[in-house]
Amino acid sequence: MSKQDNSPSPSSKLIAELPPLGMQASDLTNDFLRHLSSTLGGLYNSKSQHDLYKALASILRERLIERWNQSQLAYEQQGCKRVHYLSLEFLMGRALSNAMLNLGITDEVERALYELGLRIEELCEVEPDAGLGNGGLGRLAACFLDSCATLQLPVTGYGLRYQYGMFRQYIADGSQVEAPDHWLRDGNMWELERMEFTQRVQFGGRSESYQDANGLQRMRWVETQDVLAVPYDTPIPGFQNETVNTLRLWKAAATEEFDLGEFNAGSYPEAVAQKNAAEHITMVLYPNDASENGKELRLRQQYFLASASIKDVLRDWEERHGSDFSGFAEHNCFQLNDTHPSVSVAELMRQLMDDKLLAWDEAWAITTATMAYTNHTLLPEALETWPVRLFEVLLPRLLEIVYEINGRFLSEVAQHWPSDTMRLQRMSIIEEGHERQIRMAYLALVGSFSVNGVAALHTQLLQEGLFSDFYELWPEKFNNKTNGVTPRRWLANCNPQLRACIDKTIGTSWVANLPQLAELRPCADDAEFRAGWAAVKRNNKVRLAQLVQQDCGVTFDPDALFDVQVKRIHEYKRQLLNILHAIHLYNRIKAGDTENWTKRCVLIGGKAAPGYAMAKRIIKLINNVAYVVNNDPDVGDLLKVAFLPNYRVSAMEIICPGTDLSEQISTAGKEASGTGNMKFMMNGAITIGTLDGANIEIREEVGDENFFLFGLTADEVKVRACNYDPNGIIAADPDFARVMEMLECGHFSQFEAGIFDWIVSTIRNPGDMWMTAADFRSYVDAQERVAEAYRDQERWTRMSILNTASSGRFSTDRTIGEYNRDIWKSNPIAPAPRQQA
Ligand code: 26Q
Repeated sequence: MSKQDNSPSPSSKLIAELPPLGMQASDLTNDFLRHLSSTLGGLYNSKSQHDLYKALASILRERLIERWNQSQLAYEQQGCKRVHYLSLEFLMGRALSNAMLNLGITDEVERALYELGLRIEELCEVEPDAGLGNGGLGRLAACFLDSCATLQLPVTGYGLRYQYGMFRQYIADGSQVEAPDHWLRDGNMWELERMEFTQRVQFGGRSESYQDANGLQRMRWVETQDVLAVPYDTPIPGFQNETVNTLRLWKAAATEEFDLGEFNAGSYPEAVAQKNAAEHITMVLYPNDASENGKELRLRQQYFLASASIKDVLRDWEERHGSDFSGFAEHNCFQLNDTHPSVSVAELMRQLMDDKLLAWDEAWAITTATMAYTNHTLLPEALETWPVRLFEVLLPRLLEIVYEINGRFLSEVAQHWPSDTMRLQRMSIIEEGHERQIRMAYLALVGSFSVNGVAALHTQLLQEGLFSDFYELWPEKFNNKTNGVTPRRWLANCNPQLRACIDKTIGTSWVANLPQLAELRPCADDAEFRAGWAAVKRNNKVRLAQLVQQDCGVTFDPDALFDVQVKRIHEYKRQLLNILHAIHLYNRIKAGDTENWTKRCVLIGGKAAPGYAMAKRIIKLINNVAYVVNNDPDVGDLLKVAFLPNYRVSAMEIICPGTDLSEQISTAGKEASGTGNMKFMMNGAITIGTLDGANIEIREEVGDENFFLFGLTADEVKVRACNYDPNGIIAADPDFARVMEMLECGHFSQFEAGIFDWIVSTIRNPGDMWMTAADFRSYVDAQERVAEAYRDQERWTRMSILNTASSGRFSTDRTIGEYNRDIWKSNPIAPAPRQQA
């Protein structure tokens, strides 16, 4: 294939000469009214909130698109190195207020709307969350996109356009009920369909060899059932820098053959059913945050993303370089967000060899110079595997390639460790056994030039444990990239009052340079500054209390300590330990042990995977404890407990600014990093936590005196597992014994006898992997130190300021800077300045 003509078309030249859209309030008012009356039709007065939202989104969208064109043009012209972030999840949340902030027109929009008698906040509420992710991993991808655009790096996010995102959670009789999240029902203002870049993805069929025109043996994949991948692009604006990057999400659609062939064959209903099956691929996000193994549809999703995205990248390459792939690796990098897209390793090999006619060695050199893998879990049971049998049927050509990769890899291992058959078995990409499995993490490890963990401890534990054989073989591949969060959404946008307070003191440039927050440190000693800081926190607590009142029907007193744990419900995250502490406080109140009491409001929120029975039972326990505590007149406002239903990105934007105490209490060695911990810290909450994940680095930054540490270390957990005696621990601790007695006597299950027996026996089980009992005393003591610290409000506020001031390291700007420096090695590119209006 020859190089194509890439000179701009006549219309694109004319477009480039259009005057830029105005950014003043008057321009915005005009454009807003124009959209309302013409684009959306009808008269302004008859418009619903939803139409007003659409009009506002429209004026932002057109301004984003202007900058989008310029940015993409600059990337093309510079021939820079492109990065492709492959992820099954992008947990974007809402886009509207983020677009205003990053375009730098929040104040002007506010003025424009004020003139029309409208309020931004009300219109923002209309937008549904884009909930295309489970939790940390998906939200990390979203924060990364924000930072890549802010750093002006040519990074594209590739994912799936699920019609149903993360389920909506309701609570009925204290238990989780799931409802579908049809987030696209009223349309999506932020996406553009790009039909012209549709790709075809193959499934099924068989692989055959043939001789090409030059007499060479080649392989091809034939008799496949194909599905179309239609891309939808979302603009990703950088922070006030004119750059707009792309998130490209694929939607599955049936090919035309369905319409022609199958339909004419006479079996109309069956043909419609098959068409449906094709489109099912992107119907729904899997709501598990630990792998649910073996589901065919999930493998279809993974391959669909991998194949469509790689085809898109190769198409773009060929348009600019023709069929010469010699410079490809120098100009491209794929970052794999966990193993979910790791079939990409084999798929890139397949496309390079079967479609682009490269030899194995050339293709392998390109693959292993472009693929990079990020691991997000330490739980061995969460490592993804796929039955060989499933690959055989669904992806036969890919299986051949995986076998070949494995064969060559194992001979390298055998050379390194002659006659170490145990090691060969341990390291093989194929796990032998009753049902042979493909170990996706090993495929990613073998096919990538970089492997990273997401916090210092996590990376260290990967090297010493899960991946130690691979670390021994290729130590140079391993590196750490401690997670972060974007300070645009997670401080500037969600906490406008704290933002104003910081701006007034150290100026505004911290938003794109978070370590500058350190300049706030001296202010911790300034009584006037503290008073202002405390007033902001209190206002944010009032706002959070309103949410809790509305969604839980529980009254939180803004002067009480707001003690918050929001995250996916998981045994290793130990929401159970939190609720045991709440029961302990309840017992103290009932026993009259309330001298020097600190009023406390405990808020817990999070979704359980629908198939995770224990997690669901823990939700039930939290709700039952809340019911008993909140309705006991002896308790009054000394203690409140609430479970917040349907935890999501937009809820966290209200929760983290209003939190005093951040619960990060996982069993040490189990939480890869955590990112909620960083959002809370940035907003001036103080952490109670174990030495796990990024907690360790948070404590290092803020200092031990501003962090409530408790619990066993990861090493101690490992040692203790061998002789763990929870029953002994309970018997020796009267407070703990009393808590267990309350659970065992049915105090929280009055009309539901025995429902918590399972939880009780888990806590008492010497095989309890999460060691809840081991950390109970240490946790309760730490909570007592928290209560004491909170009684001294000046001290607490000082700690709060120091937490925000020390959070500079946890910006994804730092994280992405490191990814780019160590892995991607791309360069920032600024779009050409546009002519002035
Ligand atoms: C896999 C196969 C089939 C179905 C679902 C899955 C699946 C989906 C999502 C497995 C895992 C996830 C998500 C994992 C996750 O969110 N991990 C978290 O990643 C964060 C970002 O690095 C870390 O901060 C957290 O510590 C980690 O738990």
